[in-house]
Amino acid sequence: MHVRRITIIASVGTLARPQEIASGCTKPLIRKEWRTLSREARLDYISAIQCLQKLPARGTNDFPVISRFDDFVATHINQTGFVYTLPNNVTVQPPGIHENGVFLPWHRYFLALYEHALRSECGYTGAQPYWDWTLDTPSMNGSFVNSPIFDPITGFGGNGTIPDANSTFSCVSDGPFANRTLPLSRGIDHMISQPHCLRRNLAPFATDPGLSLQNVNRLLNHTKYWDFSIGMDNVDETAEVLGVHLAGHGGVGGEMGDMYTSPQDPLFYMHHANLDRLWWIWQRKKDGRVFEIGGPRSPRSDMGNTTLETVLEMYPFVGANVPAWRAMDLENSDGRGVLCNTYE
Ligand SMILES: [Cu+2]
Repeated sequence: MHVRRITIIASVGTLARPQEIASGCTKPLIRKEWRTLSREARLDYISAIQCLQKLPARGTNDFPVISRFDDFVATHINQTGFVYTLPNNVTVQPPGIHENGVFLPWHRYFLALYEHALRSECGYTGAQPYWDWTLDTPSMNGSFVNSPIFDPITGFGGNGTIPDANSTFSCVSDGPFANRTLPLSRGIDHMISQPHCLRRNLAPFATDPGLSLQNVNRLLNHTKYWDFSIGMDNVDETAEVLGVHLAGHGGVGGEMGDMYTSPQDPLFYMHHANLDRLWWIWQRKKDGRVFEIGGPRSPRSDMGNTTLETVLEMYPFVGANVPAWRAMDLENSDGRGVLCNTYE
């Protein structure tokens, strides 16, 4: 069951060179909150995802992927990295993309590549939307389980239900992704093929106060990049509540509760767009923050600090590898970056 972690672009010769998203940025794509989109715009976005789920994968030589959508999942799994134990019992974990300094730029770039695929390969003309879950918390008179994000027609479908007495999993049984078979396994064997349903297990208790505006505001008050990043990613030490990243993943549960395979639920991208938006807000709060970076390269071993030159690895299937600084300025104001977005 051991899966190689591919660190070189071995098969790039057989593939078109991954394109960069933007050279220069004069008309940024405007990302909007899900419920501000027209019904038509919401349906367009969902159709584009379904299109990506039907296009053939490019990563089939290396991963048990079927669709283009799965290429992104496999890239996230592979980059998260596997913990393994050496013969002398020393545990090794590759630096990965979570609980370290590249968490924010890596996911920003990954999200933009996904948005780019929806547009360039599936004819989608809109921007990646985001899910502002603070609107679904009690302090905003919202309800997590009744969020319009879970609407079966103009949303992503609802909670999972246990399909039969023999099953221990909750499969999403309504909405646009209800009958889709996911190819990549959950749990310890992440990169092996294990077809299963889209699982969700809503846990509203994990989202309050985790996803509350109060928690968001506390996060935005951090003055150092690394404190902001780890506070969002994991647990905010000062607040002693779940960071918004974990609260969103845990609140949806199922696929989303898995650190490796969570992009198998399309809600991953809606959640991460909102996290990305919070970083964008934080970056704009003070001059000089756009290119502020830091934090350990690896959460568990001493591999030094994350820098502007730390490479965001995407492999050939989803995009070109770039140094972190090229994916940190969302609006690409100096034209040297690879992105071209803004939030409304
Ligand atoms: Cu991730």
